[in-house]
Amino acid sequence: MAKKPPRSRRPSDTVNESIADGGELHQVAPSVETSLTTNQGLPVSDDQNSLKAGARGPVLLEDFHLREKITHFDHERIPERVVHARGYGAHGYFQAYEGNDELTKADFLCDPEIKTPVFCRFSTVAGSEGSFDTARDVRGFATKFYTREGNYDLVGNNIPVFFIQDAIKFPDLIHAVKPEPDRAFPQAQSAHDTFWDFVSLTPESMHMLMWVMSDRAIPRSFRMMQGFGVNTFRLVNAQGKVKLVKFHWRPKLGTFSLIWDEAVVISGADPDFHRRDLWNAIQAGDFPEYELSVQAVDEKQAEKLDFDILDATKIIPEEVIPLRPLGKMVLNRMPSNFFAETEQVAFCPANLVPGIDFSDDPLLQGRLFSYLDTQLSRLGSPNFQEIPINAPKNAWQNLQRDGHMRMRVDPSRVSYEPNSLDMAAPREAGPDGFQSIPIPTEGTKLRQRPESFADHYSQAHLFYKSLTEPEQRHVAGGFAFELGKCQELKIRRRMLGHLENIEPKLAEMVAEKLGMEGEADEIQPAVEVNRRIKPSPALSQYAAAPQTIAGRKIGVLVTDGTDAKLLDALVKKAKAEKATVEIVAPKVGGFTTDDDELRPADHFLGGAPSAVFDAVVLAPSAAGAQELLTTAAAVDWLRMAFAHLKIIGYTAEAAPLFEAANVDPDADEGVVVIQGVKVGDFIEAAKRHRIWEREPKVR
Ligand code: HDD
Repeated sequence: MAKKPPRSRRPSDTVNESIADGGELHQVAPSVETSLTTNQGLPVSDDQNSLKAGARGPVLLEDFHLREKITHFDHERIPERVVHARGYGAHGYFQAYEGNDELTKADFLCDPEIKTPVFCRFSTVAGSEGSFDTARDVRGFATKFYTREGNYDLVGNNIPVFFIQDAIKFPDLIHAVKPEPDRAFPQAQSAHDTFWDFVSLTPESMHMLMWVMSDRAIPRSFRMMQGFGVNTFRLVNAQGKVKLVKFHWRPKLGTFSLIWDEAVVISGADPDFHRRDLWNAIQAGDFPEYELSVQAVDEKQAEKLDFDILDATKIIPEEVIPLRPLGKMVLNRMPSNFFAETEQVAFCPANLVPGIDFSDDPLLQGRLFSYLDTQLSRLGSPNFQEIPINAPKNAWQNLQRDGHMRMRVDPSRVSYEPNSLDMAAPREAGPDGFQSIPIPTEGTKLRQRPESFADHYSQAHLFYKSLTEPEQRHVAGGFAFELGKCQELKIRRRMLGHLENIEPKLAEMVAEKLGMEGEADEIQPAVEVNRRIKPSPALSQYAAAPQTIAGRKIGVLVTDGTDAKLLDALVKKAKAEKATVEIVAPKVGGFTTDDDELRPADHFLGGAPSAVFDAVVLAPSAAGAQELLTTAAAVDWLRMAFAHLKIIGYTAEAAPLFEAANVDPDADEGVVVIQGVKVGDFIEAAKRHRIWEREPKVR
């Protein structure tokens, strides 16, 4: 039977028809395939009115359609994740490079011929589902590989270390960072007393705090973010050779961040900044790519490191053990339904495949319990793995049965093992199945931190000393902002004491910003801080940042009379560099170019501050510039772009705006005049991303 086209009715038609007919709709008979039905499959004749005794009479309890619809709606929400509630995901694939079988027997890491499907979810940690994207926070970077041997989950973050060394402190850490329980604020912020009270009493968090106060915690984009497995894992090859490994993801576009003031503006202008960015890129076919690598060491090498490899507050500097690339991930498809996929996806670090195994990292060991457990309250059933986003793509069968929302129908009489009644029932795989690496283990039962976990400051110092000067300034700014929001002076003093141990210059900068010079508490480190530790240049985002505008967004401020040829030249050049151009006009309805063409705008000025762009161009007509002078948003557009250290291109007509914004058009190499259609210099300058030398002048 040919499928009838779906009926299309605009809501206004419905209302008019409905009124005209005294509430009765004339409808074309629906086709079986397209008609609206109840959950029982019953075609619904009227979805506009509840069943009543008379047009103005009471609603009847027997209206099962009304009750079913409202009941379902009432239960549409599920508990959000207790951490990492706000997130955004995409589908894609992973493809291994040649030669990994020397390290692991994991099929998806060894066979370069296969493209393993993946689902990857990025998230913030502290904020609730409805919070904003650009909060200062760790970003989750969780990947589910649907391998031929079952699902493997790499549940990492964009920061390679963690706040605590033992999972038993996780509930305390999270309680401290979440909104304070008596007042229910602040949302999506660590800048408050309870967080800093906890961490300042927990010196093991110092290294992580350095990362969280750095630019790493305000990434420019999920596409420009590194990822780390954080905990130490093991890889084992077919011959049983074992290595301890740290996993790393590196984005093809380079690792870039926002500036704090910019992040604050964006959180108001576009709370969905990171979501929108990923969505737009994937919809445009500009697929984000990440390379997966490991740092691999054997037990002997691990023993020689000057920290304990089981301690999740430590990194192995790349200069000590280089990264070994294993393959690449491409994200190329957005989910078609956010709830069904991104909200219901359930990651778990315990989801392993043969060739990968755990280490005894006590943080990891606690995680192995938590993730499965949390799904029971979040997804409400032990059968959550049957939800399509969680189900493995290879065949799965076992003798687990029943429970809420069981989808699978197991026809056999047998649900136990051993059995002799159903020879087709699932059996153990023996050596072909997953086998834990037979690591010898013994010990005295006790609750104790090893002494090898006791150095809390040397790697915090290492991180600071490896950053470029602007990055160091930002760390100081981060601490000063957050501690400035703490009301308890004793917490600030305690933190200043820790900063003294990490790096006296940093402590001094923060104390100066707080107006608390000389007020640091004295805190005795458990072991001497190693200040001779060699810097690791790989820790800096900007020391060797790629000069590119690939994946970037250029905002162009236009008015009526803007030079059409200039715009076309900009779009062409940007496209050639894999960047995009978005037009900001006084009105979103569009603008008329100098050749009288009405062109659409992407944004109206009040709705798109320059903070949401990577680089900007001011290209008004002379008359347009005069009109813009009366608009604070236009003057701020330039002033903020300058303060956020962006590359600014401008035409001669924009000169009055520079005067109004008090920005020198010859300020530095980042402010570039565009003559005619010669946009090349501007594009080249934009590849520098920001002019760091400008910062001391503006902030
Ligand atoms: Fe966790 C979610 C990453 C320590 C307990 N965690 C969660 C997510 C990420 C991480 C990315 C979100 C996954 C998603 O997108 O759905 N967590 C980490 C990293 C850690 C870490 C890199 C340190 C190495 N986590 C950690 C500890 C515990 C948990 C120590 C508890 C003992 N994490 C959870 C959880 C969550 C979770 C409560 C909340 C929602 C979920 O699991 O599915 O089980």
